[in-house]
Order: sequence, then structure tokens, then C-alpha cells
Amino acid sequence: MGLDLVVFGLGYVGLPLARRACAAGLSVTGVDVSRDVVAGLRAGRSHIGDIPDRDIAAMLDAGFTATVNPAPVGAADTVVICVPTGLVDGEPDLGAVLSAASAVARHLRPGTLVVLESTSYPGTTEEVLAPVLESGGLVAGADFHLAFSPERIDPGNAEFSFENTPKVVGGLTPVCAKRCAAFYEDLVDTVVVAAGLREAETAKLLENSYRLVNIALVDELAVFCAGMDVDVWDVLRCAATKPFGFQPFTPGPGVGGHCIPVDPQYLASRARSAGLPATLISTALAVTAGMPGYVARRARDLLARVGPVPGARVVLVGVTYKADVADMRQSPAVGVVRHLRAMGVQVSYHDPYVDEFTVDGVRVPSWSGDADLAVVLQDHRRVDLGAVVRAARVVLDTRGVAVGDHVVRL
Ligand code: SAJ
Repeated sequence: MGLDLVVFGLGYVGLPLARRACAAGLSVTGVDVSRDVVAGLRAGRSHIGDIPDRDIAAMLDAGFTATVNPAPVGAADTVVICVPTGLVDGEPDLGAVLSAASAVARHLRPGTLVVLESTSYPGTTEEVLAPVLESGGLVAGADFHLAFSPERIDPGNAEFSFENTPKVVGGLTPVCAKRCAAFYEDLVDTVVVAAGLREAETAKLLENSYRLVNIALVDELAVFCAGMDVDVWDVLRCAATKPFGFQPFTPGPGVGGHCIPVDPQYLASRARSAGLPATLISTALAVTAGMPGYVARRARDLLARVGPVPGARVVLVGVTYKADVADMRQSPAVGVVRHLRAMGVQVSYHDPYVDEFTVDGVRVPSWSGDADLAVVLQDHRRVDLGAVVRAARVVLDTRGVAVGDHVVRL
């Protein structure tokens, strides 16, 4: 029996794609290396925060199956690879992409469309993925179609869904691009065809590098303003009134998550290897990486006003990587803990999304209810900030949201 779609990688990118395809009436099989993920999905359980179990049940009712076995590729019209692309020592880690590509190659049949959605540097699809897919004897662009389409899933975003977010596609050949566009046109409102694979790959890196550089800009401005006795939050409030040519970003304790601190490094790495400049990205990474230490130094200076720093009690409020999510990946809170510990400070944390917080193998205790200093790192809606402000002698607010005469902002 033929399959419309096989999705490789059933995480925060692959599962929404599979869900949308099922809802559009496609026959879909999901392949994942994790037996736990597969077993959970087969049992109707979602492992992705903003995909409820009832959606998995609907997928199963629509005929969705999950498996660790890549053989269904042999019956698929389209295969989309949605596996993680991280970093190892600051360099791209394409291990999961290569493993998925090898599994696909073993079952790939002529006429199939293979799409890479995993974020990577320009050239990955043609130079890295294609040769592996061709290892079974088929030729990309001739025997099977090959395309790249960057993922734009924004976990927790209630306004922009898979369906209403424009989908960029780039093909190895114009025919590949056309085939890929036709596939996504059944799933999303708008498909944007790039000139080629590299343009589609680079567009994604530009999107996230743009965020990194602008976050770094306001982070550095916050440090500048603090040194110049300028209220950076009022500066941002005023600048944000400009109705054109300006998008507001907010300073913070650093940049976390699996996108913004990672994707731009793929561009920088590719640039370095080609002897081309990527200075802005490198500088932005350095600026944002320096923010946890800066926050710790600001905390130290505030503590010194009320007593000895060693032994002082500091509670970190919001330790995930951004507000209103439970994700801890690359959270800047880890760096803040390390710097405060080095100062001899007793660090605790308060975060309703986090049951246990461990840094360098040592558990950070939950907040006991009072503190010499509270440091607001993430502005979770679920946190009663007023209670925090009342319980601490001083508050360092890195998000510009707390109110009180003993609140000091970044
Ligand atoms: N951050 C700031 N100041 C800001 C914005 C973000 O300090 O003004 C920090 C956050 O606290 C977090 C990090 O930067 O630690 C990343 O935040 P993010 O809002 O960019 O959230 P992400 O990592 O979930 O980024 C995703 C990306 N989506 C995809 O890659 C598909 C990004 O492209 C989206 O623009 C972003 O969501 C979004 O807009 O929410």
C-alpha cells in the first residue's frame, strides 16, 4: 500500500508536520529512533508540549502509525527529514541528518520527493545529504526529487501555526522545487519558492541570526545604559513608538533555546570554512554569552549594599530559556548559577515549570520563601511577581517587569 508521507524525526518539528498532513487527509507514517517516542505515540500520548494527546488520537484515527523501522520509505511518495541539528564544540553536528539519510537511502525508490527541514548551513542538502541518498544507486534530481524547506515551528505560539506560516522551499532543480511546492501547498496557506537549495537554507539562518544580533544589540545597550545612568527600558519604550524601520527586542540574562544560540553558528562556521566574514554573528554570540556573568556581577553589587556577598541568599526567578515555556535547553540561568556560586552565594530557584534544577551535578534548591536578593530571569505569567518582590530585600529585574522601590532593573 502506498504512503503519501513518511516523516523522519517526530519532535517539535516533525510531529506538527505529521499532524497537519493527517488532517489534510494524507496517509502518514512517522519514523523515530526513540522507541519511547514511538511507543508513546502508538499509545496516543504526546511528548510535545503544545500538541495535546487528543491530537495524537486524531492522527491515529486518521491512520497515522509510528515506527522505528525506516522500511515505509519504500512505499512513500514524500519523505521529510526533521531531525535535530546541534553543535559539537561550536561546530555543526549533522550526525542525526546523516543517520536519517542513510536509513532513507536503503529504502528510497524512484520518483520519491525527499525534503530536509532540519536547519543547516548553505550547501548541506546538495553536498552532504544528496551523496548519502544516492548511495543506493539513485541519482538526485533525476531518479528522485530533492528539496530543502526550513522549519518555522514556534513552540507555544498561539497566533502562528504550521498552516498559516509561509513555507519556503528550495529545490535541487526547478522540477524538484515544483514538486516540493506542490506537496506543501496542500498543507499551508502560502508556499514561497526560493531560487535554490542554498537560498532556502540561508534564509532560515538569516531569520535566526537577525534575532541573535538584535538581541545582542539591546543586551549591550543595557550594559551601556547602566554605566551611563540611562533608563534603557524607557529608551526601548520610546524607540518602540517608531512605526517603521524598528522592531523592539528586550535585554535579558542571555539567549537560550535550541534555535537562536545555535542556528547562527551554522552560518558562522560555514563562513569561517570558506574564509568569508561572519563577524556580526560571532560578536553577537560573545555579547549574549557574556550576559549571565554581567547579571551575576550586578547581583553581587546589589548584595554588597545589604551585607557580605559570601553566604548571601539569592533566588533566581524563572530558570527556563524563555518566559512561559518549560524548556531548559541552553538556559542562561545555568551561567548565572555558576557565576554566583563562584562568589560564594547561596543560590535557590523559583520556577513553576521546573521540578528539579541541577547545575554541574549539584542541585539548586527550591526557594524557601525569603531571600536577600531575587533575580528575575524569565517573566513567567504563572509567577506571582508581587509575592517575590515582597519577599526579597532587593530585586534585580532583568526583564523590566517588576515594580517596587527596592527593584533594580538591568
Ligand atoms: N530573547 C531576549 N530578548 C528578546 C527576544 C528573545 O533576550 O527580545 C531571548 C529569549 O529569552 C530566549 C532566546 O532569546 O532565551 C530565544 O528567544 P526566541 O523568542 O527567539 O525564542 P525561540 O528560541 O523559541 O525562537 C523561536 C524561533 N523559531 C524558529 O526558529 C522556528 C524564532 O525564529 C522565532 O522568531 C521565535 O521562536 C519567536 O518569534 O518566538
